[in-house]
Amino acid sequence: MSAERLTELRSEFSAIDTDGDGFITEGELAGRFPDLPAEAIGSLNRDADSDGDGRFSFEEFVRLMSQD
Ligand SMILES: [Ca+2]
Ligand SMILES: [Ca+2]
Repeated sequence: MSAERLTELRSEFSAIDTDGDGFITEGELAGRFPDLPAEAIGSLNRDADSDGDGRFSFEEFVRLMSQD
């Protein structure tokens, strides 16, 4: 992944992480994407939350965004 892409992802991550604690919760995702159905967010979480703590770290977010 290019440095530019990583910078993009970093700013997207900060935009979603509204409380700035360095993790994206389901609620923050829902706030950012209000049209996304709850089930979609739930399955997104299960797939992408590799350490199972119920929130996304930046590393998990990058992994999520880099799979196509
Ligand atoms: Ca947060
Ligand atoms: Ca996690």
